[in-house]
Formats: sequence, C-alpha cells, structure tokens
Amino acid sequence: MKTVVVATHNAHKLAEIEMTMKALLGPGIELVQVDGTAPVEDGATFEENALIKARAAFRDSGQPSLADDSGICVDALDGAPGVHSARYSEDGSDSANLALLLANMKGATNRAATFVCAVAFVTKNGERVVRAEWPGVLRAVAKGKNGFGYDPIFAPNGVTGTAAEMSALEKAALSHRGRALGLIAPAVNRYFQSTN
Ligand code: ITT
Repeated sequence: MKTVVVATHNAHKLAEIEMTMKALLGPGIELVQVDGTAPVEDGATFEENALIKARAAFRDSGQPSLADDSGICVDALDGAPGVHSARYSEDGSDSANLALLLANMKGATNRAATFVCAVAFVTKNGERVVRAEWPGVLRAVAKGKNGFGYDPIFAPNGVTGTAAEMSALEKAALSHRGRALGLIAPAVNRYFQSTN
C-alpha cells in the first residue's frame, strides 16, 4: 500500500489537497486523513508549523505524512493574522475571523494581502518543506460562496472577483496551496519510486 497521511483537521483544506494531489501523484498512491489529536502549532513560521504537524503524523502513524500550514498576511496589519489566521477571532470560526479582519481593515487604504502556504512532507528518509504565496487585495465586502476562510474577501491579483467566486479547479491552479502542492508532489512520487 502506498499511503500518505494528510495531517489536517480542516475539511476544506483536505478537499483541496485531495483534488490537487489526485492529478499529480503516481498510480496507487492513496491519501488518508490523519487520525488523533492535532499537535500544538507553536512555530513562528508557516514552515515550522507545517513541519510540526507532518512530524507528529509521521511519528504516530509510521507512514509518510504531509501537512499544510497556511494563512493570510496583511500588509497594513504588519503581516497579521499570519500564522494565527485560523484562530484570529475569539471563537475561531471562519465567519468570525473574516468579520474581525474586515473590522480591522475598516478605512485602510493599503489593502494588499498575501495568502501563504507551506507544505511539509516527512518520511523515514527525511523531511522536505516548500512554500508558495498568492498575492491580492482585501475587499471591503464579502462576495462569493465557494472556498472557505478568508476567500470571500480576497481578490487575487490578475483575477476578476474574489477567491470565493472561483471554481475549485480555478483556485487550485493559482492558489498558494495549489502551487505549494505542485512543488511537493515530485518529492512524494520520488519517495514511492525509491521504496519500491
Ligand atoms: P489544520 O492545522 O488542521 O490543517 P487549520 O485550519 O487550523 O487546520 P492552519 O493553522 O494552517 O490550519 O490555518 C489556516 C487558516 O488560514 C484557515 O483556517 C483559514 O482561516 C486561512 N486560510 C488558509 N488557506 C486559505 C484559503 O485557501 N482560503 C481561505 N482561507 C485560508
């Protein structure tokens, strides 16, 4: 069995990872969601947190493990919420996080923001971590029903509309996560070729 454990508890992320990786991974490589509790994400960077999650899944499962740590970095807020994007508001729901970001950006003229995604892949042969970014601007009003998190207020550069108005395939082709997965996929394929 060629199995990769995906160390996320976020169902939206998992769906995006499954869709993108299906097209990139060699035949017979299966993705399974991590079992058990999530480790404490106390790294200072996206890369450190992705490694924390992938290492914990590898330690617990003994299987090659992949994790995504991501978030939105807003220029006018000195890079916040950044690595704290998932728990920006008190209740930590997507809608409360988005509402707080809109409130904190009220009246801001510099609306530049960047989605960042680090993906870590940990196996018995070693560790690899990659990163990709998706620049854009924050809208003042949410629009669109697709995606998750901050997508309804994020208008990617060079695209008409918000990330939540894009189809899953369109988003995957351009997004921080889609491109980070594109960078890690060859390492996953190489791992299974080398262990055959
Ligand atoms: P896991 O750690 O279990 O993977 P999480 O949601 O806690 O799930 P992160 O710590 O990486 O994951 O936080 C990511 C947050 O950043 C996520 O909850 C969203 O608020 C935001 N985010 C990341 N990628 C996004 C995307 O593609 N669209 C919208 N928001 C995104």
